Amino acid sequence: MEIRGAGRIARAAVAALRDEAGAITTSDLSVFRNSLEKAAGILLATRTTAVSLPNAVHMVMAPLSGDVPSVDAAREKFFEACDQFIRLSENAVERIGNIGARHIRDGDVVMTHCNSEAALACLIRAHRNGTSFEVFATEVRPRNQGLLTIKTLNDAGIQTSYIVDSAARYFMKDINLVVVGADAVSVNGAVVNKIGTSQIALAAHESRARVMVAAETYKFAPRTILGEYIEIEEREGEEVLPLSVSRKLPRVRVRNPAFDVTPAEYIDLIVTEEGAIPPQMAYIVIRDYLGWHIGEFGKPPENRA
Ligand code: RUB
Repeated sequence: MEIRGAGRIARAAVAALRDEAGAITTSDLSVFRNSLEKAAGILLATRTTAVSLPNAVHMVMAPLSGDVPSVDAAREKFFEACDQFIRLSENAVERIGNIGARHIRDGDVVMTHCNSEAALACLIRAHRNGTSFEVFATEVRPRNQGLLTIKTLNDAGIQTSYIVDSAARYFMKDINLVVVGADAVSVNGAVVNKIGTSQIALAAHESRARVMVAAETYKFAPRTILGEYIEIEEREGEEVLPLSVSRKLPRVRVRNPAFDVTPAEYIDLIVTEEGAIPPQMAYIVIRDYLGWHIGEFGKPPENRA
């Protein structure tokens, strides 16, 4: 939880692997590969929901499985792949901001939930383009990521109301656009994001407000094609209720899922760096931009590595 947001998690993992590759002292190629695989395994276990993490790790590990004459050559290839991913990720957020901003109009009242750099990029770009709108940002219990969001919005000069999560439906009558990020996008267009997103999307659907998701292509989950589910991270109850209180309530179990799933029917648009798409086009992104095809599972994506 030191590093939050699926995009940052992916970049931090790749940067850590890059550091590890620089620190491994061996001239044996298989020892080099195994050490990196071990490090990758540790990183993959840190956050279970953000698909950006396994996608990023697969993208940078892919070149290592090809023919390389020496550890130095493998390291060079690996460094290139890591630098390329970090560049790709940063550019993706910027492009998403440019595309998403076009969907924010003068007079819009926007609700956002959690702290997504991709969603914020859309809002900040729209504001810089001169679009006049205001934002409602939720608190995001239990970790209060909303505090980060309101600070960024405030610093960018965007008029913002800060509300508790349970006030989302109350204010929905005033909202005409919801903008959120994603930790993962399933092949059926369902979006996994911070717990509470699906309630907000449901309230938006009920009140006919548009829902826009800002998500880089590396957040799309290839293995969902095979019916694999995206695991929802459930965090310690202590984040919600201090142990000093819960210890006195032996029949109470605190449940603390960190993410939820919003079905495609409640989403109008997913803005990726390759363009804005309806959620029903998620399969095309997995096939054309991540390079995964049915029948190829188990192999890392190649065309984007
Ligand atoms: C963060 C969260 C964000 C997405 C997208 O959860 O749910 O909405 O990760 O963020 P946590 P970004 O704080 O638990 O990591 O657009 O920055 O990738």
